Amino acid sequence: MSHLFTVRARIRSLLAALLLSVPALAQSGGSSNPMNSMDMTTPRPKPALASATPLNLKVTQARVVAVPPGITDTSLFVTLSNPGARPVVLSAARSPLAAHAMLMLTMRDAQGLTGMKVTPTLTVPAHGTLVLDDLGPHVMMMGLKRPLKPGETMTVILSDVAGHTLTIRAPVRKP
Ligand SMILES: [Cu+2]
Repeated sequence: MSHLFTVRARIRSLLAALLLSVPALAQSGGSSNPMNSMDMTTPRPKPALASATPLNLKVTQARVVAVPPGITDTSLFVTLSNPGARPVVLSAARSPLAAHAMLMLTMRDAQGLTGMKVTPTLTVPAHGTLVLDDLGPHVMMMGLKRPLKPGETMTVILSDVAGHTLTIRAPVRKP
């Protein structure tokens, strides 16, 4: 009895060792780049592929403000028209050329001075239009990864609360 038990235990531990070594082998053999496994766990913004349906907005007057080489923040101005019967609530923006982007409002106080503040959402009304410009709401893009050349195209992706996206390709223009 005890001998049989020992054999079974040995087989069991052998199997366990084999099972353990298989994923180890697969990992060391299959992934030549040690960064691959790190990429899986590194937190990063979710790609906005949550919804396949793009935002139903008409884009006109899109442009990004050209800034001098030392300046790493710029703005996207655009006119968005909503042909739909429901308002479109934009809640995020991003660009491959900017570290991050945010929705902003331009404020004017009693003295006529302007300032900007971050807003969580910007709404394109049903059957209506939202104008993003230097006097009002706009998309601020912070931390440009390289200087933008006037005439080149900058891609900016707007998304709504449900993750639907709108990709805007805006020419870079001097203000
Ligand atoms: Cu701003």
